[in-house]
Amino acid sequence: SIPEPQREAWKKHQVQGFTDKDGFEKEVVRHVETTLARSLFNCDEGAAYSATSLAFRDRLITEWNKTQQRQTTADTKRVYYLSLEFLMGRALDNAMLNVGLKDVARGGIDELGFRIEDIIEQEHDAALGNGGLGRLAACFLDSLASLNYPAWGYGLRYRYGIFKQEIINGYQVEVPDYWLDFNPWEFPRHDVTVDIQFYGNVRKSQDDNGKTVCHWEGGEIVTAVAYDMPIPGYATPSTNNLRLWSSKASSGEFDFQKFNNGDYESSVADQQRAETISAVLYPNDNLDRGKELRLKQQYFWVAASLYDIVRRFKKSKRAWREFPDQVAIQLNDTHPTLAVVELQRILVDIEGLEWDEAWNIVTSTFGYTNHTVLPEALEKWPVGLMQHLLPRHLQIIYDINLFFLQSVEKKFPNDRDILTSVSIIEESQPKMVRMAYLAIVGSHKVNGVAELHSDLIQTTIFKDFVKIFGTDKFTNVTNGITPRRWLHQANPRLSELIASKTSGHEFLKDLTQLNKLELSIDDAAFRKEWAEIKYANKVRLTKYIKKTLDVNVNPAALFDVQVKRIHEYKRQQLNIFGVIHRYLALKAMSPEERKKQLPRVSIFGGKAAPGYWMAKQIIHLINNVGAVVNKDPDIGDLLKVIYLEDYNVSKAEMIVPASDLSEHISTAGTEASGTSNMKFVLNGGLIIGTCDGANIEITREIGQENIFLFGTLSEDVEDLRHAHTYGSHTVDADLNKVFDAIQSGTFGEPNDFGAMVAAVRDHGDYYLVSDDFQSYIDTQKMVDNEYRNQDEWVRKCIRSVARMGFFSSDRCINEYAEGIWNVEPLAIK
Ligand code: C3B
Repeated sequence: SIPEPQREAWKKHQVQGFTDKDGFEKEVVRHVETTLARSLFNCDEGAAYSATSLAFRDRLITEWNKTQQRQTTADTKRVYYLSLEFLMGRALDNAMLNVGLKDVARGGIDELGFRIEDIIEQEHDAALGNGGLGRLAACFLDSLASLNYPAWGYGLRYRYGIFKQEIINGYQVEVPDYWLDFNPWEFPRHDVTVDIQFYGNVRKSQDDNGKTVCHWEGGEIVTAVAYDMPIPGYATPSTNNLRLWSSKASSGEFDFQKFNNGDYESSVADQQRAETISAVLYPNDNLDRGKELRLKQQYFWVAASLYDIVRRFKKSKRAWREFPDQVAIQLNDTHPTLAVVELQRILVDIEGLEWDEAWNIVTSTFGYTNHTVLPEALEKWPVGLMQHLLPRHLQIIYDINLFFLQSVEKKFPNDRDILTSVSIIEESQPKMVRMAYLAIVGSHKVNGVAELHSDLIQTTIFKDFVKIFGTDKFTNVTNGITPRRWLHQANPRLSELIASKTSGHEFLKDLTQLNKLELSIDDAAFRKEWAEIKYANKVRLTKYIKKTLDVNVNPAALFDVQVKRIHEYKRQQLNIFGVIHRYLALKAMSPEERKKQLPRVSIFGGKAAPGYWMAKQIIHLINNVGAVVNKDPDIGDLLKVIYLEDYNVSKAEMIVPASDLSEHISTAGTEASGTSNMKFVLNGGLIIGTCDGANIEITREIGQENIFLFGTLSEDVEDLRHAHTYGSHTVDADLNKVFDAIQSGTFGEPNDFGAMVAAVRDHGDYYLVSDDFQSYIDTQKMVDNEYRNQDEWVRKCIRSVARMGFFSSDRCINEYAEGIWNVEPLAIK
């Protein structure tokens, strides 16, 4: 409908992204001199980073526009990934590699007087997540774009991401992460806003046909503003969208009465209250804290996203029953579960559909991913709070529950127990809404994130739902990681070496091609180069440790790494007790005997939730052990204990490629999947781990001779816990020696660690540290022995990498697309 001359004029001036060094330099200089108002004479590394990012952003956004245009024209089904967390890390390096112009940029930046590595280092991580769940969402976005799926991410634009961790005197101190000073990757869409309602009350009326209609009225309005981040696919023009919502006072909210009465301050306070909603990411990982503001965040984000999705659907002028043919919405954990209720409300209250017709549409649209079985992480909201904040939604939840329980009763007549056990409303004091149950009832598929985990949810926490819905509703999609960031970007030399031994960089689009590496395993020159790359990565980390902690570590030592959120179930305490055991053993040796020992560096990193006292004690103990061990002249290079401050995505990109051995040692049955285990193996490191989460499938893929497994099996956990509490629980002599050392003050004030020791020795040892300690120590001895045979070790690493094809997030996204979303990639001509 656009007239031809107008089309021509636009076409003539269409932005063509740069393709060579000259074009790139021109864009950088233009941005330095105009966008940033600087010049050759005051362009520092920060400005060079900004201008480089803007040059790439311009390129991405033209592809972004074309991608959206293509999707709209094709009118195909879209996927919406709703996640409260997107742990994106840095964008520039990723953008350069995905569009295939890093070498062009390197040359250009060099000519302009900078080093590309320094420019990349200028970027502040986008850290809008806590850990695995948020990083998984980021890997999924990369795969969705790389595979050309029409997909959007929806999240919150927190002003403060996960806090920055400082270690002061061995203690964690939290510092706010204000990351939005200058973010070249986001596009504010001041024209894309949604008014979101809270509180108020529900009025009923009759329509012309005598049907009851509910009206949610009054209360407070907050406006959601969209901010878009382009997500470039690898080696494809597809560029998807991550839309993050920011809260601000609605223009109606700004109290002109107060303003005119001269009460300027309080009208500004109202404004700030509205902005609070998207101000801060809750820093809890695997823990639910039930704060009202969190529920507000959830509804704010869900309502804005659904409004946007429905608006887009309505443009197609299709009938409502076609909604699930056009829209798939994935709930990343229970955090977005209110979307189920909100869509039902839109369809029934606003669009006037009948309940059953609406409910059919809703349940065909949603899929729910469960990420944890830990009871303390399962979300529940007090009915009273829900009633106050979202009165109409609570009514709808009650109706959903009523109809659901009626159907259960039909299937299981006279079974009161099953009704109580599956009710969405928990009849406790106070009554609670069980969000996982609501998500199950409101979705057509429920998936766990690794085989063991998917089995466990069907046999434990959700077993009654399997009885009701059958096994078809439940499925497994084992997690994956993007090889672009976690191999090509983090470990460029290894990526090149692999490319030289397989079909070029094809493995980055089809990770199963790694299996070709096995053909080269007997090639000594190849193994040598492999080992050299690992060594160089270790040297890089060694320098970082020297610079940040002023500790000298020997890059030839075995680097033993455990980096992840600090949690009792992940058992950093088991690791540090093992380190203390090693230290005591070394101290007891004669100098001659010591000389025969294998040098090891134990590296820890990770944040504790600010309110998780025990996790903070674990950090403190690790640091205190480091302070003693690292300066003990008897020990020297034989053992160093390092705590890396402020572990985040960009640090992971440096740490993961430098690991010889990484620890994934959760109590069996507690770690749903784990994803860093995959990253470490993909970078040529071996694992010491328990039979938990994805470790089990990694073992199956790479072979049990290439992994160090130990410890209790998940089927034995319950009996052991029972025995600890009701039988006699004893702790073996080696672990007791460790406790004695702690309690005699070897590592500082013993009282600081009393609770940690008591948790194992006196209070039932819920995480089975005592049960697994001896096999952990024995397995670490095996590691020492096997590491001495470097040639065989390198072979194990290569073999493992070759067999890691399964763990690409591309495989994972294809499984979701086929088994849950029923969407297809959009072919690009
Ligand atoms: C995590 C789990 O703890 C990991 O095992 C899993 O690999 C990832 O999710 C991704 O599936 N998880 C998390 O980071 N935060 C939660 N609240 C629950 C689970």
